[in-house]
Amino acid sequence: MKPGGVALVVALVVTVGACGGGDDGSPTTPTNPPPVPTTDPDPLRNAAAVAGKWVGAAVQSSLLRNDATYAATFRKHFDYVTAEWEMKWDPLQREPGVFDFSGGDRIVRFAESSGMNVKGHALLWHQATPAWVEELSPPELRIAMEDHIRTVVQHYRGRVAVWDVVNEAIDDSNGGLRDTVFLRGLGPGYIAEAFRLARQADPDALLVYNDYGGEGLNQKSNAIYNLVRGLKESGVPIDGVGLQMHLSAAGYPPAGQIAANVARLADLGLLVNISEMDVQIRDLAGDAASRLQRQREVYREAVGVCAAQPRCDAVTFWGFTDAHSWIDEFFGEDDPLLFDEQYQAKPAFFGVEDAFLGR
Ligand code: 9MR
Repeated sequence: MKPGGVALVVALVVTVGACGGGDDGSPTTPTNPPPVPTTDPDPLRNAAAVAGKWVGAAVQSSLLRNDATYAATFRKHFDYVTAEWEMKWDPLQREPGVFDFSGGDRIVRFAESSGMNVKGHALLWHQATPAWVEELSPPELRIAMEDHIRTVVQHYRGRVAVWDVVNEAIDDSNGGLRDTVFLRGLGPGYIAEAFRLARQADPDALLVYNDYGGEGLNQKSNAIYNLVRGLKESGVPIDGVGLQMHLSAAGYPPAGQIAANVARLADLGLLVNISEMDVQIRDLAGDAASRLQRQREVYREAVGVCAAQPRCDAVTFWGFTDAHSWIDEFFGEDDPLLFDEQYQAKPAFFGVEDAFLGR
């Protein structure tokens, strides 16, 4: 190929990338300006690849479709995606037996057109479960659980690499199992059943238990450890554990504790992933610049634990731009993510990059 040909190909690739695409991979009309300024930093996924990790974020299909800058920033920096809510039970099956895969399908098509892997989140969770499930008798509940897991996992078979099978099943106060519709109706065996059903529905997907508050060494992380060790020892098909890592820079577990916790899970033969990371800074003292620097350090420490652990396979952030974070809604205005509201990389971004590059 002539040098001019190379330049043309490069220009085309850059143009297509800059215009983004429909969330189903189809081109969008190029009415938006190039969404990612050329001064942007190198793709974060390149740094993650140096560490041998996938780097992901939770997204919403409407934003991928309607906000070209959101879509282009996400596509540039990440190679792994989780639906922030569209693959939970309630949006997928609001009425019994009536499945709506439209939101999840859009995210999966976006991922496929961008060369990303997909994590399905989450098959069983006490939240985002439709009201009708709460009203079922135990035998009906078992049938509904089987039907939901089979239908959803088979629908995405071969397209979703990893499933969060059970989410947040441990109680916060006593370390026992959380009092949920699933525990009440089916007993503690529901967790093992869910993993077995998921494995049958897609033998190639990695199956994960996901929870929060068990990042360091404490009652919750001990309970998570005991739960997954028991599952492993009983031959239940579990492949990994997700540590959500919703942190506050004003107080969070020391990196040494996180490393020890990850190591003991890895020693069970499990993969570990950081599954929903964000770092709140509104409770920090100091000016904005110093708070952002502190946030950078927290990201570097926690992601550094994963970077240094061969069995930690991925880091997912719960969103990527401060323009869209659940933290604002639930706790109040904050800036917990890697990009600011104008999609400029924050110090936090570079803390993560440093962690992946071992700096
Ligand atoms: O961030 C998610 C928010 O947009 C949804 O309204 C909510 C209910 O579906 O779930 C939030 O995500 C949660 C995740 O699924 C599990 N861990 C805690 C997350 C924050 O609440």
